[in-house]
Amino acid sequence: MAVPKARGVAGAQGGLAGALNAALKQHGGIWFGWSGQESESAADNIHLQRNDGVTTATIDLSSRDVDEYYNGYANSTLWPLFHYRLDLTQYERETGKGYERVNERFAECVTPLIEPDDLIWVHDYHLLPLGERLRARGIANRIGFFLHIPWPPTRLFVSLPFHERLVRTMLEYDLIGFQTDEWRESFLHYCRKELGAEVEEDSGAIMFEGRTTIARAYPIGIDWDHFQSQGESDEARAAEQRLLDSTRHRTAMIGVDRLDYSKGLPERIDGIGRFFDQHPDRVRDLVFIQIAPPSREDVQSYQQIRMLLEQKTGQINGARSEVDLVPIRYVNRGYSHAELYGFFRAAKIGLVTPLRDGMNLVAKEYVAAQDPDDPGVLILSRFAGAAQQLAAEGAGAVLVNPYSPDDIAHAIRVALDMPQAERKARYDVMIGTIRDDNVQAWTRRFCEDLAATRND
Ligand code: ADQ
Repeated sequence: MAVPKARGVAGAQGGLAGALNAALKQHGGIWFGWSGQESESAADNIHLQRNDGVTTATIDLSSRDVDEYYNGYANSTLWPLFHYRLDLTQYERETGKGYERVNERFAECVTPLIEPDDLIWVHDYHLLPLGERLRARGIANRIGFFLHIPWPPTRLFVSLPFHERLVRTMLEYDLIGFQTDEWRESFLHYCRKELGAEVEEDSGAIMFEGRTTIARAYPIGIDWDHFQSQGESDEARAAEQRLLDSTRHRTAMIGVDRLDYSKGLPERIDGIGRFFDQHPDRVRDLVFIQIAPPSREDVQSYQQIRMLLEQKTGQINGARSEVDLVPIRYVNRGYSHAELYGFFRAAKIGLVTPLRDGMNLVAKEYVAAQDPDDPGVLILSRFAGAAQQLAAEGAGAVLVNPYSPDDIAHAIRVALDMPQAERKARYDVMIGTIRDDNVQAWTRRFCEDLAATRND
């Protein structure tokens, strides 16, 4: 069977970067995107590199591009809007122009790399109009797009100036993938109500101005084999032991997130504060470890969230610490996947409470790292895409409303006192989908569906 070549196009960030590496190792092809570097030279130098079986072709951006395109339109307009945060969304005409300019430049640079039988797979909100820019250059290949973050409801999305123009560009893709049916339905709703497109709900076909685009849900998974192999390393065992030694008779509860307002970190700390208010004596039973490396530090809303988190953590630690214990350990750095595996395994509660999240791979990694005979409990926000897979019919994860401190406090108490038999039953509900619906299966499904689309 011929394996289709893929041209992945991506901005390198968080969960997405890991997923794409796995996809390219599996299928071959070239990953094209921003190098993450700034340079002012106008020359469109493409840096080609081969690392660990993956070829990357990257270009630098100027500091103006980074300001307007990356920090501006992508991360100060689209990211907050798509996470339902109209209060944080900035609408600036200049950054919108920067977004279009950089997408045009990406199209210009990647076009010579494209061969006639390539599949082109574009990733995420940084590159929504890229397919249309490629079409304008005569690229007739099949082009798919995957959105790693939510698609907002129509009544929020229409607050974006030029919203119609943006969605029209997306209808140049042959296939559009969403993490869940909820986001897919919001997109179809927009196409029907605002564009007057003809939409078939079941197949996800959108017919508009003579073209057909298919919209489907492809829930992303973790790289199960890689993560398990990391878990078998000495590094993972040492990390597990380190956490166990330092928590002694207390149950460790862990949160691991990029420092981002969508992850619900201050709200999570409020929930933990509420738990200790209600059960002051249990400060001897529970220690919370929050690992949160800073991200997007040039964007003001990210600086604010960091300050708020430090303040809230300090308040609880000030009020509840004893000479020999601190209730919250707040760590501002990243760890390797092997170390995270060890920490997850040592922690009997995983607290994953985003206010809104496309999927959330940390929730899946936490469960994947558990001891099947004595697993920990996953507390999961009902607003994470992962909740649709991991909390079906009231089993699996303990679901919470991340905006409610009382709800979080209650879930912590339930998790802390949950008998082993119930923990195992809940783990059994989740582990099959985490193991089988992994990132390789996700890639295969998307590429097969993309190869089967027809718009000739
Ligand atoms: P992210 O918002 O980055 O991803 P997530 O899905 O949780 O969120 O992925 C984060 C990844 O980074 C995980 O693999 C995690 O292990 C790693 N990570 C987080 N904190 C870390 C730390 N302190 N040290 C080391 N590694 C850390 C976006 C969307 C998500 C979607 C993914 C993939 O926002 O909704 O699930 O893309 O599609």
